[in-house]
This record gives sequence, C-alpha cells and structure tokens, in this order.
Amino acid sequence: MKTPRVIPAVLLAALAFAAALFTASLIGAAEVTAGAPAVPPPVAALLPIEHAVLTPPPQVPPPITRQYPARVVVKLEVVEKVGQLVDGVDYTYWTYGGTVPGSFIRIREGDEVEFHLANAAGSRLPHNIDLHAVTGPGGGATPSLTAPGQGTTFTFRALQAGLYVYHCATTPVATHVANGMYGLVLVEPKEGLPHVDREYYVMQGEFYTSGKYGEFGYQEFDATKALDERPTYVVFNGAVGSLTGKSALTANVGETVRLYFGVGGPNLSSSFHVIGETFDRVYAEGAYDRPARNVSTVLVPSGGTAVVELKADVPGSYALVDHSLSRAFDKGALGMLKVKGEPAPAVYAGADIDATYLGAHSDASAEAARNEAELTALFSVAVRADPKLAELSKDIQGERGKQVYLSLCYACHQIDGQGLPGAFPPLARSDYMLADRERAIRIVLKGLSGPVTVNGVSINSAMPPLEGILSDWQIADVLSYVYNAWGNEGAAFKPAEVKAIRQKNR
Ligand code: HEC
Ligand SMILES: [Cu+2]
Repeated sequence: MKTPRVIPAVLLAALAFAAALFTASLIGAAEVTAGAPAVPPPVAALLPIEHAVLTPPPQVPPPITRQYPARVVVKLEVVEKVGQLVDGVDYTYWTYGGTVPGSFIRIREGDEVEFHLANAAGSRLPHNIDLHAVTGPGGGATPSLTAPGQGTTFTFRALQAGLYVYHCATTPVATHVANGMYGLVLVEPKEGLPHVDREYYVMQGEFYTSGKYGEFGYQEFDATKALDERPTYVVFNGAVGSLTGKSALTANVGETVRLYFGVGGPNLSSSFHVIGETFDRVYAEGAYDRPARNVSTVLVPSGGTAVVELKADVPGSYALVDHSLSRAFDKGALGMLKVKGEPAPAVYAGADIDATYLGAHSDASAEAARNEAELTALFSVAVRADPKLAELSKDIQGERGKQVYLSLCYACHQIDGQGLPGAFPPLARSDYMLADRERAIRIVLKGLSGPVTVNGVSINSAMPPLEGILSDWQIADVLSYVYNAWGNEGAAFKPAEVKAIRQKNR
C-alpha cells in the first residue's frame, strides 16, 4: 500500500472534518434503527481513497505505514476452478481470488472499506462474503450475494483491530466453506504492529471427498462425510504439500517470523503447533491487546485465528502441524518452515528431522510424485505413438506406490524395507512375501498376527488391517512398489486382483 510521506494541509483539514463527522455519524448510528440506508455515509467522500494490495497465500501484504484512516477499496473475485488436493487428485475448489485460502486483506483500524465482490462468469453458483471484521448483520453476507457474472458492493467501518476470518455464507454454507471459501482480513491497530523480519499467511481447512485419502483421479465433494464431520483431508493452504518441499516457508537464523494463522473449517478446530519451536508471543484468537508468551500449542477454533511469533534460533526443518496428529501425518495438515544459517550448538546439537520422520512429506516422496508426473506425461505422448507400454505403466505404478509406502508402511517396515529386528519384518528380499502374491494382498487388507518366519528369522507380532484405509488401486500400487524395490523383482499388481481378494474375504 502506497503512503504519501507528507500529508498536504488541505487533506489534514479534510481529515479533521471527516473525523468530526465520523464521530457524529457513529453517535447517529447508535440511534438509527430499521431502514438505515445501506449506501456509504457522506463522510466517505472526504477520506483519501486507497486500493488494497491483496496477496495469495502464504504471502502477506506489506505493513500499513499510513497514520490516518482511509476509504480502502477492496476488489475480490470468486472463481470456481479445478485444482490438486494432492498429486494426482483433482478437486473443484471454490475460491476468493483463485486461491485457498482466499486473498489476504490488510486494512487499518478506523478505515472505511468499500468492498466489491465479483463472481466470475464461469461460476455455477451464487456466492457472497461474511467478514468477521464487519460490525453489522450478516457481516456483509446479504448485500454481497452475487450471481455468476455479476458484481456487488457494500461498505463497512473496521471498528476493531484484530485478525479475522472471512468466508462464504451462501446456502448450504458448510459446503461452500468446505470447498475452500475462506480467507483472512487483518485489521492493523492504529499504532501498527511490532516489526518482524517475515510474515506468512497460513490457514487450515478440511476437505470431504468421495474417495479415500490419496485416491487418484477427480474427487467429488462427499456431503455425508461432511455432515458426519469425517474429513478425508485436513490441510494447510488448500492442499497437501502446499507448504512443503519447494513451497516451504523460509527464514534465516536470527530472524523473527510472524504467522497469521486461521481456521476456515468448516468443522474442525486446530491445535496449531510448530515442532521444535516455541511461540515467543501469541495473540490468541487474533486479539491484539493481550499477547501470551512462550506457548507451544495454540487452540484455534473453526472460524477463528491466532497470530503467532517466533524467533528462528537454530537452522533446520520445523514442521507446522495440527497437533491432533492423525490430521498432520495421515490427512495432510503438515507444513514446513526451513531455517537457514550457522549451527547454534549452544542451543541445539543433534540431527535435523529427516525423511524417516516426515514420510509422505519428505523430499523422497515429493520426488516420487514428480517422477510419476513426468512418466505420466511421457506415457500419454507414447500411447499415441506406440502400443507397447507395459514397462512404462509399471514404472508409473511404482512411483505412485512409493508415495503410499512413504505415507504408511515406512513407519514400521522402514524407508529401506529392512524392517526393525524383533519388531518389524523386512520386505526387502523377503522370501515370505515373494512366495505368495495372494497372501501379500491378504496381509495388507486384513493385517497379520501370530508367528511368521521371514528369511529364517521368526517374529511374532501384529500388523493392523489396512482395508479401511487403502483403496484397491492404492494396494495394487504399493505392492507393485515393494515387489520391485530394494532388490526385489516381481510382476505388477492389478487393482482387479485386489478387488477379487477383498470380495472373497469379506
Ligand atoms: C504398524 C506397523 C505396520 C505397518 C504400518 C505395516 N506393517 Fe506390514 N507388518 C508389520 C508387522 C509387525 C508384521 C509381522 C506380523 C506378524 O508377526 O505376524 C508385518 C508383516 C508384513 C508382511 C509379511 C511379512 C514379510 O516381511 O514379508 C508384509 C508383506 C507386509 N507386512 C507388508 C506391508 C505393507 C505393504 C504395508 C503398507 C501398505 C505394511 N506392511 C504396513 C507391521 C506393519
Ligand atoms: Cu460460496
């Protein structure tokens, strides 16, 4: 946001007049009841006009340095578009500004906001917006109800500093929010915020898909799962991996980092935590006047926010998680802050967290996803040219299977398939596994317990059944991977084989 360094005298006079009118209009407003006009009050014309800088996540617009209120024009467009929930999984997102969460809006306490909501011509449905920063019935929902291809306008005064969620409030509301219609609006206190070196924008939300977690292809919204609050995905910034690998948040040792964190929901609250860090300051529920100090995990309600600040003291990888941990490690709510700089052995001397710990979010898994995408692209080109494609398709299946392996099996059988002596048998060159394909499928579906002997070593432990978690496709993929990794050699598995065995053992 651009700020004039010198405020012209004329403007100052106008401002003083505006302030007086503003006070008067506030007093007046308290007395006005029904039938008040929804149009901007006359004071509006006297405020300097600014156009809000909006940013996509995880970016945050620059701090406001202006010392006076303005009439801030915000233009936001709703766009319905297909994106990826995770590699290979397509989903139709409903977005504010083309991203989930929607564009970050930054204004100043006392500003008057002229809000323009547009709904793209290609949309199938009407949408609107309810900003929690609005004082007024519906938070703006009623005047902003916008049909596809149309635009609407309303104004509000940002009376209270804080960090607020905005979201769609069009019926069925939970469905609109579940499809990604939420974002954050920061109302900076008049005196501004303390300086930090970096600011980031992160929001948590759940997705309810017809298929299981990671099931490939286009996924429909599943209304029953949503009603039961049984999400398939719980993610930061709209997708699994939106804050990992190349997209990880970054900082240098010694820098201060502020995260504007919100929960879009529509249903779950978040136990927000950064593994390996303590928040030096937490503005709980986004309330700016009473920060708490030295907090490890902050509870953020659905439709709520928290501003957290930390100082990066030690280089390495820090995982952002919802500490309801199934969501983090099994449903996607895991991001990464990568801190670069000199080691600080006086604070921490030891290894970084690595692939063993991060599984599906590790660099190895990201690489498998990239390989798969490349091979798939090659495949579709090759299909047109040459019908002999069995080998290539097996490779693609292997890369997909590796991603399943790294999200589930690796935790017990280990990254390298060697298992852990006495606890988990090896899959690398396992005579037991390689001897019987049908039994291998059955083990993944139904689990295994009781004594078994693998490569001459006997073990008596238990593996949980995975039939409720994995689809036929995923089981075929993961077995194709383990049957061809670490020196193993075997034919690929087909989903139909898995399906047949699943039905036989029902
Ligand atoms: C929670 C830990 C755990 C997970 C997760 C797990 N397993 Fe196992 N698995 C075991 C244990 C323990 C055994 C041995 C069970 C026994 O002693 O009867 C086993 C046995 C096996 C065996 C037969 C023994 C061998 O070494 O050949 C296969 C094959 C196998 N698992 C494959 C998988 C695959 C594939 C996955 C992922 C889809 C997986 N497992 C996930 C713990 C696990
Ligand atoms: Cu909507």
